Amino acid sequence: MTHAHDAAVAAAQQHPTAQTRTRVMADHAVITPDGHVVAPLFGWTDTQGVVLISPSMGSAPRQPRFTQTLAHLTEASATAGALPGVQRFVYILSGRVSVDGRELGVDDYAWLPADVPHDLRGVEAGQLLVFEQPYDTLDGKPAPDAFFGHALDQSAEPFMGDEHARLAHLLPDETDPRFDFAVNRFTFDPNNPLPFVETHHNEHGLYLQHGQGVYRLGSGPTETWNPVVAGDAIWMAAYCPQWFVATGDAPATYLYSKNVNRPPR
Ligand code: UGY
Ligand code: MN
Repeated sequence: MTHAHDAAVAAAQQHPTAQTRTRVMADHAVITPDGHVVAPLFGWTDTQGVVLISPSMGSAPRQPRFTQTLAHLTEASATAGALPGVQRFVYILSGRVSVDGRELGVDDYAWLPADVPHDLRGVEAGQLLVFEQPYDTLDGKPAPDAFFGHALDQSAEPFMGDEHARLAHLLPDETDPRFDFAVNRFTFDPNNPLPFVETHHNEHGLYLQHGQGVYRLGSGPTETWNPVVAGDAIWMAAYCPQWFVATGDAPATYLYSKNVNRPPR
């Protein structure tokens, strides 16, 4: 056997030929790291990354109305803002950044209003999860100021009374209707499910931060059951039936976005 042959066999064992858990359907998608194609990120300096979810994923009217990006941060990374009219939410998965001079580390996050330039720079290499969505003003009122927080400081409440499924709101969208975008952090103890199959007008972008589980998505002939692990991303369109159960022996935690406080669109 040649060395090249041995290398090919080893590669195939690592990534069995033509196999992936990634799937892109009309009303949902699962994007797994084995398929990531890393490229320079538009609007960033010295930063590569992967646009996990974007409007390009679907077709109107059932297409993502936001982007969800995994940025591979370096110490030279920098960005001054999203596109005009677009709000940004940045979550530090690893590494450190500074935003307008304020240093943020793991599990810190920033919500940055549209059309207000910011100075985000890499301090230590790592990974950022970035959501971007056009901001819809509420009755012409000005948008909130930038908002910063640490995910583990936000109270995680039992979901519908279940202490084994705990939900933390990272933004004050429940008390301040000027926020049209929520990002929540949901933690499930092993073997605990979402209490029912949800179907709702909001869409979600999801990133599994820790643990593993199974996500049931869609309905009828295009219903899928997806084993998911940390690092996987999911898009759920409006009205995509959805259910999750945590598996394994450690809690599963996911971050997810949701359009809120505005009429269905
Ligand atoms: O907020 C939500 O709709 C949340 N319970 N959905 C989900 O976890 N898939
Ligand atoms: Mn939901």
